[in-house]
Amino acid sequence: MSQAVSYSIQDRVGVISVNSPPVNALSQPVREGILDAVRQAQRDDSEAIVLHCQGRTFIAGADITEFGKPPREPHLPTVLGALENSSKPVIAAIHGTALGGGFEVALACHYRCAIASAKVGLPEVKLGLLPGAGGTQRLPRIAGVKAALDIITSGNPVAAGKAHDMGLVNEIIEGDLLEGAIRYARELVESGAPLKRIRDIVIDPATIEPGFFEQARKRVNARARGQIAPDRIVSCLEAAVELPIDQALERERELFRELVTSPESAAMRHIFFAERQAAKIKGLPKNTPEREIGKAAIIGGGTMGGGIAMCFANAGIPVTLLEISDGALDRGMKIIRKNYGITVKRGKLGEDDVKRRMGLIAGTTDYAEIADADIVIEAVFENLELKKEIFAKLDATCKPEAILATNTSYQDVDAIAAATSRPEDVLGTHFFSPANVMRLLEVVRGEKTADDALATVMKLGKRIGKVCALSGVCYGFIGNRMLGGYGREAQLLLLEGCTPQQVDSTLERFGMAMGPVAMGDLAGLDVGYKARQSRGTAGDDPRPYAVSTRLVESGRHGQKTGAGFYRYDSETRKRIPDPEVEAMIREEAEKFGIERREIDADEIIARCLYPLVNEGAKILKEGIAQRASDIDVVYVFGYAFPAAKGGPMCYADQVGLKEVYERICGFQEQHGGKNWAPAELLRELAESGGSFAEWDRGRV
Ligand code: 3H9
Repeated sequence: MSQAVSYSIQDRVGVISVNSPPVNALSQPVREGILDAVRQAQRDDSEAIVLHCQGRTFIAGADITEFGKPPREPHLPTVLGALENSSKPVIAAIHGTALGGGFEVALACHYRCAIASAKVGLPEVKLGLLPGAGGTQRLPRIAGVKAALDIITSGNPVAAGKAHDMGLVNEIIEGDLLEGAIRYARELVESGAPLKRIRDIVIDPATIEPGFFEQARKRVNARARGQIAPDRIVSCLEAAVELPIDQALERERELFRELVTSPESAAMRHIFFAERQAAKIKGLPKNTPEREIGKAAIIGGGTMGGGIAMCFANAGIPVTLLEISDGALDRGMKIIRKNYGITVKRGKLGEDDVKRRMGLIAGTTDYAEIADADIVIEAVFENLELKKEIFAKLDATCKPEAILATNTSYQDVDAIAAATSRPEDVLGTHFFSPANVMRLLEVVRGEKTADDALATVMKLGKRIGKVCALSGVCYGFIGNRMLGGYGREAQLLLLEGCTPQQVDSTLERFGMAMGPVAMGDLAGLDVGYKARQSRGTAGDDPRPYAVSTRLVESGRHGQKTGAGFYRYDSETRKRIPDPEVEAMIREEAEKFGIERREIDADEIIARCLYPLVNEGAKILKEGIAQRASDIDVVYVFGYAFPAAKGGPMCYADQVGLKEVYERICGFQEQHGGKNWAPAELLRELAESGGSFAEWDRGRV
């Protein structure tokens, strides 16, 4: 037996114990260990078998690091076959999260018991995969096809209580899990309970409404955003209804193999590990002390400040919202209440939860009342002088060791820190709007930010449900700095021959949640207009802003005014192409002497996305981002870049950096100017046949 699995007999029950930290993933030694133990149990005098895991969780799935490498025996289906065909009842004892291959192992057992805090699920779709060890066949046999489809295509876990109600878990154990599981096993033996093999259940095709799968396929494909796994999952469930189980399992295996070798799954696995990697700060010792965060304060109760306050309250951390006047405070609190109200309406939160969370949010207009906060986050509008003033006040009021953070999107964090006598306690926490929804938190490290302050905030980010990525100080940090070229090229494409809908639908087909032109309408065209005026960028190349400026000046500010680049249906907010705008674009193009031409999807994608890659490469070389994979995390979690493309840097790696580089050089030749000057790092990697992933590996 492998070291990862041990076997003993307790009270005439064979106990297979998996111990493979951190999450008992089904690596080769675990698979081999379980197989050996089940075989041994067939030969000894045990009367039942309990499969139990040590550490924080039951098996959390296949070992994702093994995908893409040559498979090693025993394969998971062999292990499952041994469990299912055992001559003695096998009981899975679940705690933590039985996910993916882990839940599939449990489904191959004859019975499942779990503690109340446990969860089960098949999250493979989140890795661009489908459950490849019988999950698509066994789950619908006990949960029903519809419930199985929901669970597998959403990838969301099911809590033990609900799983029990659905028949996925047979018994909820109170107290010690292993003791309870052995007791349950004895009861089963003594009552002569049968060996329940889920595979023996037959799904009656007559129970499936006509057109069910066709509709399911349409539904999943409509929101697939470049993912192919949801479609293949529907095929597997269809097979569960139509084919005998062995043939259906073969079909599942075949489709799993297609997915595991697909670029989509490689990209999604990349993001899985990138997310975890991004939380780690290079050069920071593991034992860096962390400050206690028991109380937070937010300066500014606008949309951002309110959203950030909600993040703290949602995580159970008391938070005080500070505003300049009672009226402003009142408005801020009202917005928060309204937002919670929407969540209640959607059935995602109960009234009691809202009450508890609102109870954690206090309001004040007095700095003295936030003096004892462990962290203060300033979220007022983007004015450096105002921010400096606030930080000087915080410096004078807050207790020593308090972390002073700014939610600025582009101001100089070092200049803000210099307004205090304790720049080591100052850093940036850049939330994304709406702050209570968007997962990304860019943590900005100032020149003098102390290690322990940084480590504390990275940990706090996870506690409030965020995915953290570290950025150095520069204009716009990682995400917004890169975005400039993306928006610019989208606008230039309009002048050169595209319609807004052509640009948007091409990028949406690529997988972006919303195309760049429609995104401008959503954010408000007046925002950029005002920023351009205050920065005095009139001297810059006017072409990328020309149409937008005309739209704003004619009262078309985007969705909020019912029209921008598109017109919007007042009820559905559906965008409607507008010939008036198309005429305006043609006029502007003519003014600049631009000859309009046919532009294909391939050029639209390269023109919009390669600037992200190019700027990303500069950011990497400058050390603003720690890793290329951190940049991918920023884009997937903060800018809705499709996970199935892995973020801009992973996408560039998949295309091949040589091709990306040559294309950028081609655009530079075609369009001239500094916009397309290729990044040095991109050139180096392209010329040496390297990739961003390799660059990361050399520098982690
Ligand atoms: C599958 O099962 C396919 C089968 O259907 C078919 C097979 C034929 N493998 O997230 P954390 C690492 S597909 C390898 O920070 P938490 C993770 O990288 C799989 N490594 O902890 C991290 O490493 P490090 C289906 C894994 O407590 C460390 O463990 N299963 C795996 O916040 C801690 O992770 C899934 O998709 C893995 N499967 O959350 C479940 N899982 O410390 C994926 C984790 O070096 N896992 N690691 O950065 C999760 O969702 C979460 O990790 C879990 C724990 C909820 C379990």
